[in-house]
Amino acid sequence: MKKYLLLSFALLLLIGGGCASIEYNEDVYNEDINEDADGSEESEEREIPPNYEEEKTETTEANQEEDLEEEVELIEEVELIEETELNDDSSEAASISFDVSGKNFEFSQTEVRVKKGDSVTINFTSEDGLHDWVVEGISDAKTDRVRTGESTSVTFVASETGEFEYFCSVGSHRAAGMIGRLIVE
Ligand SMILES: [Cu+2]
Repeated sequence: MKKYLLLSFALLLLIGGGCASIEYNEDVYNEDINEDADGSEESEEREIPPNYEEEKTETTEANQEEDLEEEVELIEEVELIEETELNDDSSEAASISFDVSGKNFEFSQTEVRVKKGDSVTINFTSEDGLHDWVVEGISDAKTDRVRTGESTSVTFVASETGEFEYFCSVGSHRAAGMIGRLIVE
C-alpha cells in the first residue's frame, strides 16, 4: 500500500516537474529567439550594445501593450455578450397579436395572456351584432365598435402586471356575459 502511495507521489512529482520543465524550456526558447534577434552584433563585438537595455524595455512595453490589447478585446467581448443578453431580455417584450371575435353575448376567447412590456394587438371581429373590446384599467386598450362582419384592431403596451377584465361596452353586453381576462405576467 505504501509502495503505491510512494509511486503515485513520484508520478505526481514527475508530472509536476514535467510541466515546470516545459514552461522553463519555453522561457529558454523565447530567450534564445530574443538573443538571436539582436544578438548577431553581440557576438561580433562581444559587448552589450548601448541601446540593449532600451530595446529590452521597449519590448516589455510592447508586450504590455499587447497584453493590454488582449485585455481590451476580452472586455469588448464580455460587453458584447452582455449586450446580447440585454437584447435577449428586451426581445422577450414581444409584439403579439390575438384574433378575438364577439357575438351576443360572448367573446371567442375569454383569456388573453401576455408578458409585461409586450406590445399587444387585438384584431377584433363581430360575428353577430354591435360590439367592441375594452379593457378595464388600461385606457389605450379599447377598440372601435363594429357591426356584424366588420373588423377593427387596437394596439397597446401591457406596461403593468396584473389581471384586467375586458368586456363589451355596448348596452348591457358586459352584464350579459361579454367578459374575459387579460393577464399580464
Ligand atoms: Cu357587445
